[in-house]
Amino acid sequence: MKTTLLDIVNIPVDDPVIFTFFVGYMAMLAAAVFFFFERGSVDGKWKTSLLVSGLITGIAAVHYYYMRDYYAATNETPTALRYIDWTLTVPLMCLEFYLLLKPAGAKPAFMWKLILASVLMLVAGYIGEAFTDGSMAHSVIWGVISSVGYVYILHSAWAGEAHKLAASSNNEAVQKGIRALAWFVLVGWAIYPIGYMAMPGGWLSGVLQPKDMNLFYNIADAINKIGFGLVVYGIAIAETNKKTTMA
Ligand SMILES: *C/C=C(C)/C=C/C=C(C)/C=C/C1=C(C)CCCC1(C)C
Repeated sequence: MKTTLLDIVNIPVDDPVIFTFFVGYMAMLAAAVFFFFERGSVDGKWKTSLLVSGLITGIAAVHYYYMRDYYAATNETPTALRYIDWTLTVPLMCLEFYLLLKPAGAKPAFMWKLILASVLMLVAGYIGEAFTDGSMAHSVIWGVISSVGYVYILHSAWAGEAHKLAASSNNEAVQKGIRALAWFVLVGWAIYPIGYMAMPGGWLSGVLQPKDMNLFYNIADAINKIGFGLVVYGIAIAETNKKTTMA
């Protein structure tokens, strides 16, 4: 049967997944506009951080536009679109780490290690989802390999290189920023593996339906992409005001 426009705009009230796709799209778009405009009201070095926050939410908005309609029309999980989005936005989040830590002496090599870990995490996750044979072995093996990349980033933020760089700086704004990021990686990013386990053969496949994966991914994306941007924005505004009152 051919998909008509009506199929796409017809939103079943009993499907929370479709609601999170629509709300997610609008929220990402609004956040991108907000970060781009507010870039003008923060001090010098924070402008790049806000630009990157705007890019992360802007890139996500475009992908949500397509994922939303794909899901509405087919009721299928938009795996390829999801991972294309993450391949662009997660390295940009690693760049946010680096930008925050640059005043504390972070070198580009620090950023590349985080990006490498995120690529491992995403490639393994994609193989786990896109090439599934429905078995638990496939889901678990690739989920575990993916988690190695995740744990590296988590460790860096809480005890490793990112944490040490922040601790050794006497910059309160940097320390606050890294602490906030570390919490996002610990709590916000941990929502994704839960969604992953809803896949056929996944550890939670008995409790969750495959389409529920989208619910977890959509909620986690909103928390991590918009929430982290807002935290950075809050610190940037506070630092900008501090400087103005001192001058
Ligand atoms: C904006 C998008 C973000 C912050 C995406 C983050 C994605 C993850 C932290 C995904 C992690 C996964 C695992 C740790 C294991 C299972 C497979 C993944 C890819 C869902």
